[in-house]
Amino acid sequence: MPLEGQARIVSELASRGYNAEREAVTKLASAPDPNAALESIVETLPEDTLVVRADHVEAALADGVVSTPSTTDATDNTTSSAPEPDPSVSTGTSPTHSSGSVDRSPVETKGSDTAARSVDPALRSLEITGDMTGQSTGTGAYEDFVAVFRDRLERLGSKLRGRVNHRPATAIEDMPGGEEVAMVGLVNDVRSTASGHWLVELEDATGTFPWLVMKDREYADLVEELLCDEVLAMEGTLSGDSGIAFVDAMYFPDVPRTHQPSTADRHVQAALISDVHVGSQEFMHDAWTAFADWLHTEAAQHVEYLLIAGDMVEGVGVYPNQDEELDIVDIYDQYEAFNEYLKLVPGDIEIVMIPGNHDAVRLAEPQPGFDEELREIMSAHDAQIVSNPSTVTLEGVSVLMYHGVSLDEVIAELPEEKASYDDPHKAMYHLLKKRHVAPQFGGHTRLAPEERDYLTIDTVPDIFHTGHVHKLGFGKYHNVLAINSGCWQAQTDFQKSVNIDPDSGYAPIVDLDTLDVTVQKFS
Ligand code: D5M
Ligand code: FE
Ligand code: ZN
Repeated sequence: MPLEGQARIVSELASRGYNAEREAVTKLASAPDPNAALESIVETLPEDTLVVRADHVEAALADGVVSTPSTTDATDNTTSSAPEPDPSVSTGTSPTHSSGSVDRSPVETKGSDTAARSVDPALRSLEITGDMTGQSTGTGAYEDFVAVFRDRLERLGSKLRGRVNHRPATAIEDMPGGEEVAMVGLVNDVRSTASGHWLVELEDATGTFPWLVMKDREYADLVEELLCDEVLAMEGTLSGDSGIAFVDAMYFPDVPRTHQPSTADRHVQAALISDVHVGSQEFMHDAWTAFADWLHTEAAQHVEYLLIAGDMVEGVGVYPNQDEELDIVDIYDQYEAFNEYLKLVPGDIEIVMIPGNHDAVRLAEPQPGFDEELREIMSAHDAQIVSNPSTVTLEGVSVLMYHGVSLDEVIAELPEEKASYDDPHKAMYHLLKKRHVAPQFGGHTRLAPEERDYLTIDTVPDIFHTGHVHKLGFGKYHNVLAINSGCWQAQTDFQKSVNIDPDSGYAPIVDLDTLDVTVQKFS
């Protein structure tokens, strides 16, 4: 049965409200008359069925409702109709290989695609941490800002306090001139002086203290990476009047260079995507369908997890004049449509999703997971719906998922060679170094103060997954795999006007046993 037959079965089941396991689709497709088989199966399904499972088909087979052919046709089409991987897609520093060359996956054979996918749910594990849905306490009051900064300084500062002999800001003022000093604080202000040096004001719970970075010191280069409100430590020498300190060293919370990521115990893969933008006139229906079809093929048999890092739908009123480019104008209809697209994904793939800035949840970060009404609409696939950011651990491999709005800010504020839209993963490296997904208050990224700072990166993840900038890029920072997924939306008028050339219709696939990345292209 050619691939297109499988795709047709999936969409036929979807149109009747059913999701399907890949194995179920394969079994149905190999029936002598798949259409008749589908019709009879549907009639035998229990009423509350959401997902058509292989055992439903098997039961029907055993009952003689559907018969399988004694010989199965060779399925040459499996390879020919699968979208061609694009080996040229490598915007990261890790090697990109095409699907055929993934070391551990069996070479795609011309065998029958009735070969069952060996999905054993018992081998899977999926754990969520840091989901703040339902935990929001913030009211936007002044005390909340004090609390969130205290918490940030406490937790990120603890990664620095053992490395320097630090003193509180007010104690430094009282020390004799010429002494060696160190401080752990939040960046309050960065200014250049008339003579081209840099003045960095650090703040802690007691007050602020000014630190001078001389332009010819090796640390001067790091000043241009600083964002307001990030936590760091400075070490230096007090001036004669103790009014200022000259910086000798700067320390970031950072990821230890020796960090050893965890890997899965078996060959299993996760597809990391984002920015689907259903409801936009530019949503790429064909690319998404090709992706979903591919997930049903043998080439994708090891893909058991799908992570979606925000912007499920285009939303309404996100940007000025956005309504002129909407295909679906009602936000609930957009989620209904998104749910239909989710149904095309094999029912035996575990899905985790977080919201983005186009989604119908509060814009300020951390963003809680979708409310009950939207969860109900998106329920066909039984996806795990969690906050932005959240960490999901798949068979021991932790993935920090964050939509990525702060990347716009990192890219705007840092010099081109340190962070650019063409290398979004390098912008992500800075967030890892700062151990915070969105340090800056009062800028482009809207933040909601909470009792606790949910945006710190307390534990080093094995994978850091973001989206938002609609560019594909990946690479490793101190052994952490950073992946910014592309999008499923073609270039919008706005993007054209500012020269953003999106990477649309790509799915990066990660081998959880090696953290190698393969990119599949569907457009
Ligand atoms: O944004 C996708 C990317 O494009 C992200 O880098 C922001 C940028 N973008 C898109 N539209 C606008 C407008 N109207 N103003 C400013 N920046 C924009 P996403 O939010 O995922 O669509
Ligand atoms: Fe987006
Ligand atoms: Zn976005």
